[in-house]
Amino acid sequence: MSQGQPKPHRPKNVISDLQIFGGHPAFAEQLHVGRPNIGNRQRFAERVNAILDRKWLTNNGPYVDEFERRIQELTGVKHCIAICNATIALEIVIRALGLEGEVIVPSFTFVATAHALQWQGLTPVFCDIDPQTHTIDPGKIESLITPRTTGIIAVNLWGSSCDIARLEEIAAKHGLKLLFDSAHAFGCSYQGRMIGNFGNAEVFSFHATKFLNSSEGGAIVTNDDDLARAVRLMQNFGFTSYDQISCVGTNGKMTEISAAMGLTNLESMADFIEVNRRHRKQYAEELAGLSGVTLLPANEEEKSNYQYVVLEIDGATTVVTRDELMQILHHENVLARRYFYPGCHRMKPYSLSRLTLVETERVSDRVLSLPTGTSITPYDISTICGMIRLVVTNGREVSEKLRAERS
Ligand code: T4K
Repeated sequence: MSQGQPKPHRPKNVISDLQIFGGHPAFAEQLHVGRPNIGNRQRFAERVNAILDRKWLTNNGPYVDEFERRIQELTGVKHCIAICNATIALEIVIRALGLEGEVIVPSFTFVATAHALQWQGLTPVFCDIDPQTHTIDPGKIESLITPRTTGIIAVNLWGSSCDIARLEEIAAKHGLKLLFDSAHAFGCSYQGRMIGNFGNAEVFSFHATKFLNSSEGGAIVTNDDDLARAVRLMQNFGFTSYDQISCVGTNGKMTEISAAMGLTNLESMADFIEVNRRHRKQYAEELAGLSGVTLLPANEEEKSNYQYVVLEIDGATTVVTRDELMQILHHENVLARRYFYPGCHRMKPYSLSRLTLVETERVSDRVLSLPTGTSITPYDISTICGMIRLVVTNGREVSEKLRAERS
């Protein structure tokens, strides 16, 4: 059970036990999808003290340097440039790659992937996804290529990867740049090789909600020497020396405090992954056989960080809808999230074209991410699964009762 939480008053056996129908909430405190994993506090405090002693807070300090080296070692990638967050990292590498005009991206992603293009005057061209993996469907890319297309940004989602081989083939055939938004895929592999080594470059996120966090943070990784040089200049205003500027740049630097957090958490990375793996397995076991509820499978042949536990709710079978289930869980203090509803192409800045993407819309209307990570315990998972089972097995009754209360 989460620290300091009293046990639920009693297991919820009937739907009137649900908080939404008058029962007590299952948890006294909120359970989050993105609760940060925190490594050894003592080690972090020591590092913070060292930063204060050195009085070197940012601008390529020793911890940032060490963090970059550790990521290079872990991924086997030649270059790592630590950045203040993954959104700025995407913006910088998009520029450094010389992308312009149109870039093909999945719509089913966190909005930052699309914003990083639009913010710089490029046009994201949204592509549909493979409903099995939730990642960009390579079979739908070529029909979107126009004379203005300069690149593809694919997203390695949920701690798993895209069909990278086919994406590389398509990019090579059409002379397009290929960038991976691997915000979710640090520590994962594709065909036995670590994510980070593919396309022209990849971007990781170390945001607080990622399984490996540096509070805020990100990184650009690449095996291309020239690209790495360009990125390093751009993330520091284009400075080549004290007063020499070689190109237009921005401020994308990671701070020493962030790097200290990143380094400390890297020391516990294997433990975080093991906790996530066990949690995912428990969810799979406890939800097995529940009609209309599918846990997105993990590829056990590859390395994964298992950082997202993603359900698909088939409302035609469960009767109770994904949104109703989410609302019920929120009342129980389980803050399940419908990442990435409704798909970027249906969000205000991008919806003018009135594009329809059948699979993206179907998937984003069904997904539900559940809490995992080191703040969640097996007891919490059993309680959450018990409630999902109660709601879904009584789907019709729950749904009718909710609708009656709404009208
Ligand atoms: N590409 C992809 C595919 C991404 O998923 C993301 C980020 C990016 C690019 C951009 O990376 P960054 O620029 O952020 O490095 C969250 C995160 O803010 C975002 O980083 C992440 N993806 C996205 C999937 O999730 P929100 O709007 O859902 O965050 P929020 O504030 O609702 O937090 C989620 C849950 O975590 C809440 O229930 C509260 C809890 N939480 C959050 C923070 C920050 C904590 O318990 N402690 C905390 O410190 O976007």
